[in-house]
Amino acid sequence: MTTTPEAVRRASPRSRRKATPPDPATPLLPATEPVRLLDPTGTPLRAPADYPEPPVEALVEMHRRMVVGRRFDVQATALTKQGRLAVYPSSRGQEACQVGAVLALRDTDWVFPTYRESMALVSRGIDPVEVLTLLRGDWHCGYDPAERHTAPQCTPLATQCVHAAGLAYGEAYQGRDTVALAFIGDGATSEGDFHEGVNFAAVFKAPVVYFVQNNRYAISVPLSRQTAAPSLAYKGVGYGVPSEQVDGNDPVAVLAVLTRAVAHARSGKGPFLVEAHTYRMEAHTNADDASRYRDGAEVEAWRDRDPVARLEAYLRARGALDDAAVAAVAEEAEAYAADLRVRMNAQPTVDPMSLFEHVYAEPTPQLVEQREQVRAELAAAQDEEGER
Ligand SMILES: Cc1ncc(C[n+]2csc(CCOP(=O)(O)OP(=O)(O)O)c2C)c(N)n1
Ligand SMILES: [Mg+2]
Repeated sequence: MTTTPEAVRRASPRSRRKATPPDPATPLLPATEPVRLLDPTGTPLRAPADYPEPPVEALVEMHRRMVVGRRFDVQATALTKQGRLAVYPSSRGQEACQVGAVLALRDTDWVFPTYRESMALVSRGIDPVEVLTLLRGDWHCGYDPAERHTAPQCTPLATQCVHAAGLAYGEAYQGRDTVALAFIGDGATSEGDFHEGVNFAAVFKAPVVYFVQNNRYAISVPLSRQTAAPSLAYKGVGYGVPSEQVDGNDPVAVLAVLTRAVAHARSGKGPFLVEAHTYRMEAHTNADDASRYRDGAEVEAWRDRDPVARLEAYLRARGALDDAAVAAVAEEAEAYAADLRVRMNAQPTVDPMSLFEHVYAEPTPQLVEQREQVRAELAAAQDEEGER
């Protein structure tokens, strides 16, 4: 049986939904303080009614993925020093956000990541070698986005915000209850595409969660030069999008807030915006010297809010983790890193001609000219090799 777009439209209750005028009573404003369920030592605080604490099994799994994710991040940074990776933007310190976003979603939901989200992608179960293919410079994307429901990591700032709106709208139009989560940095919320994406999603009730990781810097530009608003979560309000802010280094709060945001989007109420207050512990990338624009005392203050130690302390106090469980997770993380090291040290074979594929559906005359030039140069080099 073939399904025409018209048949899909007729069958879909969502697509027939009439535009409803916004309800002025809808609460849009974020709480004045970021939502927090654990203090920095891991001591639980009273959970607000809207954000019940996630089940303990989910938090144990979150801890495991955060430990493995951090070890992956350290390994990827080391690979840049060995010349095996061209560049790596670390997300050390942002583990609660990286893993919390993945755990709040179903496998069939879509993730729209930036260059910063390698940890989230490995946490989604994508092979780390495939994740690092882009950053090694071998190919545009190392995994199959359609199969993994994960868009390629986006380097042009904020363009993923409109992609997520389009995909989410399309999914709802076809009667599926898929949610799209778009990661975005604090700096990138100044880009037009962020505003266009959020506005489109709001007007067309596209099920998107815009997840702003406010790590205080856009390369060297501090937050104070990025916005005068009390919180980046206020940027949703002007578009009619309910928004919330959360302590991004509190794993329990991050998972609780994102779970609610995803449920909101899935229920057909349109997008939700979350700002997580966190901190980039490393430089922007291995090509950046962060000591030129921020001082060590600031970094040290954030070390005390480490999300991995915070969750571990809480789960130990609850009796959900003990020494043996912590050691087993550490061992798993080491094995993961060792396997990544070995596989990243194998020399990949890449066909230089593949550079010209998938750029346009129909290659432009300039591209054809460049392709033929490279083909001729490669043939000449091969002839030279043969003569030697
Ligand atoms: C459209 C566009 N403009 C500029 C850049 C250069 N650039 C790359 S990363 C970056 C900073 C982004 O900061 P933020 O959004 O806070 O994300 P973070 O790197 O902190 O995760 C800039 C300006 C770019 N990639 N794309
Ligand atoms: Mg930033």
